[in-house]
Amino acid sequence: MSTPASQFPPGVKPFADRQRPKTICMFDVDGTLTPARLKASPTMISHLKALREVCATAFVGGSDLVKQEEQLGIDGINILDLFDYCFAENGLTAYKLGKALTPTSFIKHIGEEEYKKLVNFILHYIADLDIPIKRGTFVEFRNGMINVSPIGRNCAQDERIAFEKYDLEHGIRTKFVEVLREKFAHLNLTYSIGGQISFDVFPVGWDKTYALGRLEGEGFDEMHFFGDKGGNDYEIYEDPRTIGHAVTCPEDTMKLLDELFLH
Ligand code: M1P
Repeated sequence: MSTPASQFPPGVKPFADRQRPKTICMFDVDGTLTPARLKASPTMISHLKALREVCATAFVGGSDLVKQEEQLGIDGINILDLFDYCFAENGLTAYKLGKALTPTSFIKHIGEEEYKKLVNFILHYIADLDIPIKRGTFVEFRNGMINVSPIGRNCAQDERIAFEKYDLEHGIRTKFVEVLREKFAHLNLTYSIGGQISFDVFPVGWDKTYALGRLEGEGFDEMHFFGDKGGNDYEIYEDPRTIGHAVTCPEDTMKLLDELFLH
């Protein structure tokens, strides 16, 4: 069922009046709309605004909404006004036309006791880990997932890049994930190494395809996804419901948008 015109805020064209009323374009954030962890360019924002005249738009990010606001909310833009759908934490936190949809809770799903055991084990494991430097925020609790970082999320940009390189050589995150997978097999969790310094942990099925579930019954018959082929984009990119476009950087995304939709 399509969304009635009355649900659209003033100045936003209803889907039915756009050039491709039943098409939606969804975007990963890091490396697709912005350079990793950095801000979007004004040219990217213009592309997104132009695209919204053609079809529906959404971002599907692994991070929480605060980080996506930092990256996409340039020049005072409210990102809830920039996209038709905002899917933070793989869609576990979601907004449609600026309004919040019901959030999904990781703790409710696995229970406080199991959650505590998981976090205690992670913190012990990190304490015993001998890596060149450690900073702070080793476990970040989000609504629908936890994010685990051996170096700590509040490391500086140069430290982040150095950790990524070190991790590529030493497989710190891969080994960590193997241990957790075995130790907490009964929780049926997914471990996703999607960024530079951390990995996400959430129940099986709560990957980015969770956002596609939110779009069921919204009336779209063509769903495009722009992002990496791998990492935390793998499942949504490969999902039969989406047309996947592998991009390498924001410039690549804009080039594809020009070719496919904005001519
Ligand atoms: O979007 C990809 C990942 O981005 C961040 O990863 P990192 O800080 O390790 O580069 C995190 O927000 C992570 O949750 C997310 O999946």
